[in-house]
Amino acid sequence: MPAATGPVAGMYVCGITPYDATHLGHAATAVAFDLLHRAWLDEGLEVRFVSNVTDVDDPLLERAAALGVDWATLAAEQSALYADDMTALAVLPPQVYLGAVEAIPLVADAVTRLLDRGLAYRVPLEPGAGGAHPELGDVYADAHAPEVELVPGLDHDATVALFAERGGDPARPGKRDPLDPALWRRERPGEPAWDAGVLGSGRPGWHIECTVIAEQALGDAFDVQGGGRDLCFPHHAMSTAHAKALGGQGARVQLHAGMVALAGEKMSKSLGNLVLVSTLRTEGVDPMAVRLAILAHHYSQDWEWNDEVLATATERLTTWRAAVSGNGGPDATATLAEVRAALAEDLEAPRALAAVDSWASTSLTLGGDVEGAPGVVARAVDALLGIRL
Ligand code: 5CA
Ligand code: ZN
Repeated sequence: MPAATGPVAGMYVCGITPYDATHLGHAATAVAFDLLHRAWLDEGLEVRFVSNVTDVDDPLLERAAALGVDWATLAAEQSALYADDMTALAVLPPQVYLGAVEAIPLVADAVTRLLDRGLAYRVPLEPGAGGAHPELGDVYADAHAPEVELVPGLDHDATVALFAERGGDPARPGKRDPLDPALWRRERPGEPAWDAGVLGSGRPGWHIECTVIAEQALGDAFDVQGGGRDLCFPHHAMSTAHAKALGGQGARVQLHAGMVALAGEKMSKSLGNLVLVSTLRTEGVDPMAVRLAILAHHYSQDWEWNDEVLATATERLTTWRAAVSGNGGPDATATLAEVRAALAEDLEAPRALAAVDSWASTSLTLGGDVEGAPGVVARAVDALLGIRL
């Protein structure tokens, strides 16, 4: 597990774009970083956990238009649902939680600084764009900055294709390089826009949003930036490049959770192949079983959600609850040490679950006479794994 560099561990985890909340992929990524949060707390560190919500961006606006609803209402509803789901899944809340809209003054300031330093440039608008100031272009970052690493194993064309697949606009006329990402998108008819001084009215680009929120809350260098593996490129590569262009360092370590799939395909809002946490909750599934289903997989692994994964987790939860229900039980000292060791070893949750399984099985078959041992296990499972028995 990544070591923190000081007594205060700083972690930034990329949050949702709230047009459909919360599928099992979002939940798994949130739980992965919650495990790190809990392991750091158990080490005695103070943790400063920061997250965002991308509450204005193209996919949100497109979904709102398709549904015929107000984009801000959709974002607020889905953000609230996400918060409820996180509470149900016992994900410790961030100390700082900021939306893209709230971060607009920070973004505007950062983009202006990048323009002043010659690390960003304006791209002329198409006719009809730009409101009262059509002469002020969109602003793009110069991705030729040496900090931008292309994806290992991908050639230039494949990288450009990946950039396009993940929200980039390589074919936009007037850019210096197809991979340059937008920092500030000027006002367009029918799109929300905010005034931003010399930049002209518009809205933030995606990567700079996370750069500035992290910098504001965690300073110019911090321990971990996290998210799902789909964010490696371009999002985390670009947001770190922006941080460096602004004179900081960004995250010392980038950590990515594996992708959760359904029937062989990555679960994603754009494909619509979603299992929502809220649906499971409505169906009466215990959120602790959902969390246990997630923890049965190492965070870095890709895995597939299915009924069997949930059934196994539900059975495990029932077994654990039965095992901790008595006053006495088998000694839990070694179990607790093994759970801690497993988590210290790159957050090996499946190994931690196996240790608790083993204690529970002994407890239920042989019993034990150590007074208070079940309570020790229950509290350890709660504190370290976020499972309330
Ligand atoms: N708002 C941006 C990040 S700044 C965003 O990517 N939003 S999201 O709603 O698409 O994803 C929210 C988080 O869930 C991200 O960390 C993303 O990497 C993660 N995620 C999305 N789909 C999956 C999946 N199928 N499996 C695991 N994690 C996923
Ligand atoms: Zn992000």
